[in-house]
Amino acid sequence: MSDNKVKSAGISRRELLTGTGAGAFLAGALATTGGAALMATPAAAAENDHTLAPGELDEYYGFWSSGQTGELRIMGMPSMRELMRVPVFNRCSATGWGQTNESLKILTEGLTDETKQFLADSGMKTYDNGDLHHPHMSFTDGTYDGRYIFMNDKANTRVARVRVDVMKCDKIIEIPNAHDIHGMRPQKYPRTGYVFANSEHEAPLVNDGSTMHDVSTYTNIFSAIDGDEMKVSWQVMVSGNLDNTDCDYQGKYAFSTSYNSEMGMNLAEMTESEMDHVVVFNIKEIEKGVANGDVEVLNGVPIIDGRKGSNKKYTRYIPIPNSPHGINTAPDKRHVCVAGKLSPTVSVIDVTKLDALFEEDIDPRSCIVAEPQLGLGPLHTAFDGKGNAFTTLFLDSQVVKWNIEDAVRAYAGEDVDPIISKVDVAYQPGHNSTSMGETAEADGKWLISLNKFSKDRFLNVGPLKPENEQLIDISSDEMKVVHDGPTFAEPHDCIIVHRSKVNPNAVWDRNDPMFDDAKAQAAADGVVLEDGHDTVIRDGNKVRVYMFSVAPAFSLESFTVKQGDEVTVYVTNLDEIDDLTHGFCLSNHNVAMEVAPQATASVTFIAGRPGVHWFYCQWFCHALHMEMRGRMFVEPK
Ligand code: CUK
Ligand code: CUA
Repeated sequence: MSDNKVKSAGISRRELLTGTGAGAFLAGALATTGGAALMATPAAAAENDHTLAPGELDEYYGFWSSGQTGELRIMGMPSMRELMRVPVFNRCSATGWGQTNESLKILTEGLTDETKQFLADSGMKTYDNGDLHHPHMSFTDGTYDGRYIFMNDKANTRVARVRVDVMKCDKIIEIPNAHDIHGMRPQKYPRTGYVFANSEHEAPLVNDGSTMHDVSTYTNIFSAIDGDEMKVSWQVMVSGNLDNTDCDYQGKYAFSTSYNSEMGMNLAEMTESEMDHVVVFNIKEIEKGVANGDVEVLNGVPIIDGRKGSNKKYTRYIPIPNSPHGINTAPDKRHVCVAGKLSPTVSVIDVTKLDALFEEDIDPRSCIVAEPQLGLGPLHTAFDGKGNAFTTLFLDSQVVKWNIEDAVRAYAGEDVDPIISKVDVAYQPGHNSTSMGETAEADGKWLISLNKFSKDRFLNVGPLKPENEQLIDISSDEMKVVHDGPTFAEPHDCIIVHRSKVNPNAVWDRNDPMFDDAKAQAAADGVVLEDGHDTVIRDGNKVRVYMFSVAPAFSLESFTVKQGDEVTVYVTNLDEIDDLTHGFCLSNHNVAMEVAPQATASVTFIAGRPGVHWFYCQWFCHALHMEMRGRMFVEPK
């Protein structure tokens, strides 16, 4: 599919000089809709054009992690315009995420009992920080299916899911027995299915303080989560720690890198060995082992022993140089690229050679079919679907483009150089991502390099600087950086998804399960949320205020409660118009929430202050938006 925007402007000087790709342009123009393309002259824009005029829409959605900010971000690609922020692990002032009853339910119901107790003892309703590294869409048959986006929280050991139809988080679970979920990937085939998640930091399996200093009691855990139910299906105990993970296109294996095979507790110990490893998980054998009860059940989860030297059916350990980090399966459905980090190499695993590893007692490195030396600090690899790979070189501040088959031939002894080209990026890239590049539909148009340092690339904003994300045109062998984009703290990873895969609703469906609890409480109070009536119910010292909003007014001009009451306000937005979001902000009570068209949102607070308190709509909705307000009267005790 090609609906590349094509400029109506004439041929550029550069295109004239290089005479690039008139044929490619024609192919693009035939598939393009819209007036601009029809006006274009046949010699224009052989290269990808990342610029969009006002009002033009992007070809791709970008789903961005936000690192320690804890939210998911939605970008338009290739324009790199930030379109939306979806709060997940963070507390959001604009939407009320982390405060509304609907969001607090999602933020708390998936926590372990032990964590719930810890939070209660600490006076917290939930965690409100997170460290979101890896957003990935659900797959069916090796490509994105537009159902969900899954993401990890390294800070508080959680995995979350965002519904693509409304772009809101609907499930968050804590992963028991694990410590600090880092690498995370959805199963590609036959569908997601499992979401694989790595626990990065080693600890005693039962971490109750009975053993702490004896490192030999530490272990680490790989988890397979049922992405439909959002429950942990099974876990595997491994040797060494776990960093990043990916899986094959056949539904047979998952893989995780380990930078600390040494089980070291400090830098010197962790980097001691020349070789660390990739753990290969045999999904079918593990499922059999779970079914046969070859497990220890801890916190309700069956755990398989997949440590080195244990029952050999479940895992294999492939030695890899040196502190490997990123692991990425190519769209050729065969090659898995493991970035060496401290080694200048990328090790290429051929998944067709993995069965033999489990069937025969052979050298585990027999599945390695290439190990090209690419440059310093290789971290992550992306793909163009044409047999080429793009690896970030953290220390060199470069992205290197190389050919996988050439690397395989070189490893077999042929005299070929797999490196095609390198491009400087600014500076120190971590993840990179290509358009549709982690699916079988990789299209080879765009690469994003997510650079950890921006240094001098933007106006100085003080000691804390943004990161820099660079858009690179990969339509030809010579990679071209075409855009710098600052980002804040700290997107690690992103995916670039063709817009044909993503079809969110414009307004909420009144039957959405997001307001099931509000509906049930309303029904118990004899209220129908959408029928346009408001009601105030007193239930001991609990007060439930049901109101609706139609621009530019709340249905209630005022309501009255008593000092000390626990008040729950339910607002239903009866506007049906696209983009007509209201809000409910109660001043001086730490209360604000979003109420999107046809949504119900609710918030509970203590009316602790006597007097007159205004509530107002905080999303600009109408010419009379400022007038969209009302009073809460709090009668003194
Ligand atoms: S990790 Cu950050 S650059 Cu968390 Cu995917 Cu490699
Ligand atoms: Cu409703 Cu502003």
